Amino acid sequence: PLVREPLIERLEKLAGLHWHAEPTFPAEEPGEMAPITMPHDLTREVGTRRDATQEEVDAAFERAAKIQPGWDALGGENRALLLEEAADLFEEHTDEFLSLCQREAGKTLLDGVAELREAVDFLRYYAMEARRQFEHPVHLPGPTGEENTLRMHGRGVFATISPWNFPLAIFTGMASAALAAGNAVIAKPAEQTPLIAALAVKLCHEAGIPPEALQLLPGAGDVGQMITADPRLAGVAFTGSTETAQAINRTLAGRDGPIATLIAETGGQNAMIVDSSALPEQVVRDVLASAFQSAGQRCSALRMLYLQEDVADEMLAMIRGGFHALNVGDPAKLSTDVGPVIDPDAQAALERHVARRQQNNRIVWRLEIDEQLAKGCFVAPTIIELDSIIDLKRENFGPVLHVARFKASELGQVIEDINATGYGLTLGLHSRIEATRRFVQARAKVGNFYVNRNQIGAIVESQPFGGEGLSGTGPKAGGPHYLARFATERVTCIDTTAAGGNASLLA
Ligand code: UN1
Repeated sequence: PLVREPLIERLEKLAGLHWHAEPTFPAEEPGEMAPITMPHDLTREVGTRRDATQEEVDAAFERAAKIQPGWDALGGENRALLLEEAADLFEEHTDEFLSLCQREAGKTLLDGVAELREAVDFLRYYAMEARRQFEHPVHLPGPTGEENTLRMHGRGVFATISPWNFPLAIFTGMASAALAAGNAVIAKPAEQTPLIAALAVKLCHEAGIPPEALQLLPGAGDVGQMITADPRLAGVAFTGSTETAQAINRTLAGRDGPIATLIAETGGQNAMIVDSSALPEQVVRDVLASAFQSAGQRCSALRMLYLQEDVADEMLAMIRGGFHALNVGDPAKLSTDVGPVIDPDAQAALERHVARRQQNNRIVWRLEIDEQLAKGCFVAPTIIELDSIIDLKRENFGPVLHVARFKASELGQVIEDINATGYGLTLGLHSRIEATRRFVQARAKVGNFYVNRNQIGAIVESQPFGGEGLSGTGPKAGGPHYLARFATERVTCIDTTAAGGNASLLA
């Protein structure tokens, strides 16, 4: 508390500030500013957003294309220095970021801290990778008298289209990766959270990243469509829903222009399997964190818990005990475990899902939430019993956990059912039997497999993150192969036995 209180006071002072998100290069005649309301209290505004116009998208591409060769020629070391300077500035502006994470995105204080740390980690990690992969050419073997070298370059103008659930970390992660690899970046943040993005971009410019190399274009899906339809675009890094990734893929495929790269990190239908050897206290802690932290609004979050029949009643009783102790409320309060969901649409979709299950006579537990929370987009944390993950048709992006029971002999079938969803993002296992771990590991088609711990909060560099199938294209964010997808490789082959002349084309 001694450390925390001054921070809270500073955050409270910042609460009065009003923020704006406009395109990096605003038009001569700016259009209408749309209000951005706070997810936990829709009667309060945190700032305004003006959507980019088609003219601004065009102008952004022109500027980006002009600066990109120079930005690429700076080399990995120089770009790394600028990204590291941005990381330092992000840390200096912790208060503003935490305040915006709460007020614009409804994040709890602890989630806000994690968000900022992850953004800083991405900046420093991709800076390091830029040095490793983009500063020096790689000399390749060949016959005597031949010199073969491979160099990595930016592909050109890259777009990043980022989600509201990690409005700072993923926004910064995708943009800094594209920059580190030598691309000029056109960044479109989620329409719900452009203010956090605007602060991040402002600090990147203060750090010395040229404004033309990182341009912000706020807006909704129509702005994303204008950007992805542009034939000057060399690639897109997208995080969000599977359906939007598929739509972007179609738009890119329909253009006459360079064949664009798509790097997509999308949804999940994530399960956890708990067998009778698991430690119940650990299971309770990890289930609650995986399903309800961040109000379940993580693509990594636990949606479907499989409990081995022999221990299911006991485990469920304990999980419900912990579940009833969750505090739902104002994200600015330190005591809050579960904040609001992002907006009324998200809230309504989750309520419809719960109501349908109730109609189907499923056993449903819901927390009571305070009437005062009616001003915000709160969804009462919910646990629903089901037979199988097959009963879930879509991703339910919020604080709703489903539970099913299985017999020991059915473990193989459970994994087949999980694979059959087509998603492949995270999977949790609680078991102290090594053979079980190996069995699941060998069969599960998922990007991130977590054993005897929670299944959220992948750490940059230690746990590169991303899925397969309907969950995304790879490569993993925060991993050693990520930057290569933003780059193009150029190989030079010189016959060093040929006699050199003195005349030069450049003379
Ligand atoms: C997302 O929610 O869009 O491991 C992906 C985690 C986070 C998930 C980010 N890296 O929980």
